[in-house]
Amino acid sequence: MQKQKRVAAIHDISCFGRCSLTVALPILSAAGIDTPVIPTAVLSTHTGGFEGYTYRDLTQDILPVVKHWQSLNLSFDAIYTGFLGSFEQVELISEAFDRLKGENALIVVDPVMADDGKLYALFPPNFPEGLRKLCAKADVIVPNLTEAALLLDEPYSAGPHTKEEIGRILRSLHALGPEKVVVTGVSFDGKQLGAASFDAKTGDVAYASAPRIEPMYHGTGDVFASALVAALLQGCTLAQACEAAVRFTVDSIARSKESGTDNRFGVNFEEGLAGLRGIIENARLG
Ligand code: PXL
Repeated sequence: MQKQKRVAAIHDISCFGRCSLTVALPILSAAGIDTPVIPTAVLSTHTGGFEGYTYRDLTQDILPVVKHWQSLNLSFDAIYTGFLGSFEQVELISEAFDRLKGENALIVVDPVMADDGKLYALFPPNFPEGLRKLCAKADVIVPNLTEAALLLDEPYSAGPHTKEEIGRILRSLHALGPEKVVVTGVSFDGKQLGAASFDAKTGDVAYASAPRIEPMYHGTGDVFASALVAALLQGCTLAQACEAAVRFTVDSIARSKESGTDNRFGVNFEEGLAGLRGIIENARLG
């Protein structure tokens, strides 16, 4: 049997609303991956559409956790970061990469900071600059189109896009440092929606998509990125991992749409967890 993979997941805990750690932990676990966590903050809900949420910043706890893990000589196959609780955490997470990376941990940065052309209200205007530095240290980054524009310091365009434009964005993001780039929320015709990927190691550009479902559901970026990390660790190429992650995410959205769930509540990925390994295996075998 193959040695069990281990991913350190560094995100906030939004107690209600299915995103960040409450999504990453079950998805990676269901894919058979040991998933130790570092919570960056604890909120009563995510910040997308809820008023009056609580916010406990855990900036001071991050390095003590990292240093304790170091003292235990733990090794990781990947370090996967998402929503960070403060600008100060960018520097700390960068240090956490240096301390925990070891020989060959894959560094995956989801530069969670914006959607729909807007930086989340919680973040200061220099946040993109901080995340740009973190992305430079990553092997894989997973921005949406808004985050891609902020990382590249370019105006945001909602699309639909041409393949040439998406190809240019992928290559510009690669030029920031990461070998592998995935951009989410990409549409070429307004009807299909999905992810575009570029692997500079192979030169492959690929697209994975499915029919667009309205409205936009919260937490889907985290569902997608978590499934992508799971698939990469279980042997998929970047393009295969995108296929698997799109399938898993879209099935989750479709279940929530069918049951009429409030789009702020996140998506029903739970009922897809038993099938996740099958989806990854199918993608891997082409
Ligand atoms: O899904 C991204 C995310 C994660 N964590 C918190 C958020 C959001 C998006 O709004 O508010 C706290």
